[in-house]
Amino acid sequence: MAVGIFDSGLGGLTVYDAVSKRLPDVPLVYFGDNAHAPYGVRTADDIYNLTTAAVERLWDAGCDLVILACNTASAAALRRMQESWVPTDKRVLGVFVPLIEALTERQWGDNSPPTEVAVKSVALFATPATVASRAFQRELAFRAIGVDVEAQACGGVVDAIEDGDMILADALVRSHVDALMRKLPNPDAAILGCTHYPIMEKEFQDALGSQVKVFSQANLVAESLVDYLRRRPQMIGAGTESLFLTTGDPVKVSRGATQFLKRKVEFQKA
Ligand code: DGN
Repeated sequence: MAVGIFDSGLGGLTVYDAVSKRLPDVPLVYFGDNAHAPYGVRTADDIYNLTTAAVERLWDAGCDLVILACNTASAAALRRMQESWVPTDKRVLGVFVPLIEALTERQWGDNSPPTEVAVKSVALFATPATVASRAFQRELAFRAIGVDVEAQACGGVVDAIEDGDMILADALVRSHVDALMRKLPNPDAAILGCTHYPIMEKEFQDALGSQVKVFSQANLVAESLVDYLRRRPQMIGAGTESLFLTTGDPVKVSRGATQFLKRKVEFQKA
């Protein structure tokens, strides 16, 4: 059995990369819905329909466990999917909880009542749809009290990264950080709430300044998955082959992914 990793485009490859380094013996299937990316400007219903179709494709590929390595899909669709759609023999996990647990210094799965935490002010950077959903604030409120969250909808960054235009992506990151800092000048921490952004982590950190602790998802999600599978070894299959599927043009997506990950990646048509 393989683990499925889903994103609207290339961003989830940051999660794929971190997972494959920590779990080199677990087969992974990556699904990029590049034909419909970006999700960040779509309606919640639209994101739900696209995400459920992608997860079904990963189930067909033998992945009983699927990670939505996309904050936009996690925000708009995960709760609804878990409540009324995912059958009991399958699992779909999102990317918010590992990050919020790290931010609030909680152990995996600690659902005790919210408490005061060391971090008092947080800058959240995410897509417009994720910011509009307020899903981060909701997950944080389950675990922490008294934290001031200021969110910045980072329009354009995902498109620039998908297009490989890193000069534009860098300029957009700086202007979004400037806009955020005008609202919240000295945050204790920053959350990169989009799986595309780890590729720009250095640019975010430079623009924010070294005094701001930046929480980025790829490694945190991978660590949390290691923990999850340690408790459920029956969900791990044999083999090390990874498969990369896309709804977009495999040649174009492979070129973009190779540039994104800085190693050769070959996508097939989903
Ligand atoms: N990587 C996706 C996320 O984490 O939200 C980007 C979503 C999009 O398509 N804009």
